[in-house]
Amino acid sequence: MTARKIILDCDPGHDDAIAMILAHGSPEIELLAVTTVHGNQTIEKVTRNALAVATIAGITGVPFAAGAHRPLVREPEVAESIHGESGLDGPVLPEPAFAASGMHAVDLIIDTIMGNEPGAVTLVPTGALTNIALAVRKEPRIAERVKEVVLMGGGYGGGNWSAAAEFNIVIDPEAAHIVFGERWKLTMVGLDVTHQALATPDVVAAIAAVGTAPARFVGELLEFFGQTYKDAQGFDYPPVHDPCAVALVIDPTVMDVVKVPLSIELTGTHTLGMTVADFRSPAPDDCTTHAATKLDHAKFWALIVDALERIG
Ligand code: PIR
Ligand code: CA
Repeated sequence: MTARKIILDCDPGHDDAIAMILAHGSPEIELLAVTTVHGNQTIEKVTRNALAVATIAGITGVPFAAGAHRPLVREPEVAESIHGESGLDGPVLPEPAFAASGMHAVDLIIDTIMGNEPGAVTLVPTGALTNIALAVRKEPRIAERVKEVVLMGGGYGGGNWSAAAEFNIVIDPEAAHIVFGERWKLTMVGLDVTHQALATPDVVAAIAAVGTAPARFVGELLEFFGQTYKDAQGFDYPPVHDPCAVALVIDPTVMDVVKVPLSIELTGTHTLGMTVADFRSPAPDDCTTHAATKLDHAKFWALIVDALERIG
């Protein structure tokens, strides 16, 4: 097995933190870089969180870089109601053991893709698409050079930040428009599947049974995330979005995916940031966009428990 090389572009964020841990603990993945983007909290906070998570999980030798501090066009917006004031409220975070590289995330993304073989690198964005849009505008050749883009964002069946739109897309819809419109293969791992990735009591128990410090950390993340999801959105158990995108790269059988044209609504009064899927007829041959539709819940959570057991 040759490991899949990925760049994780994220805004930790409780579920982003779990996505980092899943990537790090999975032999099917080679984590080439972690880049951060404004979103769940400010760029300063999410970058600090990413470094703290790396410290807890023992992610070493992987470059980290901070990226865009705000969306391309719109005013910045954070998800404090879900992720708290720090962006990762709940567990006590350690002082990060290392710093981010001085490089801008956009340059780290470009250099990593261009410095690897064509078709070698998969981009896994789990936050707003600002960095990815800027990267492909700065170096358009990354569009042919990446293997694919597998992102958490959007959803064809409704939103979470508005009735129609999901947070990662609606906070920077212009960036999403650029990224969804590129000619690379793109898979939207949206709310349609991530709302199936619920951290049910059996899952929480299986994670607790691992018994290590990173597993306890994930337990504390899920406790806080579960409470805010209950208070803010009335969920019985929290949907753990971002690791779903990593899981699809690890194991393509963990979810069903269909090819379907996807476009981003940029002008709607009630539908700004909606990911519009055209299911009317079979997707045309030149369609490059895909949407995940159904999650294997047991398989998904087994990947996370296995990763935690490997991290030790
Ligand atoms: C989760 C997020 C934002 C808002 C809510 N309500 C819940 C973050 C997660 O980190 C995930 O990447 C995505 N945005 C889900 O909308
Ligand atoms: Ca996220």
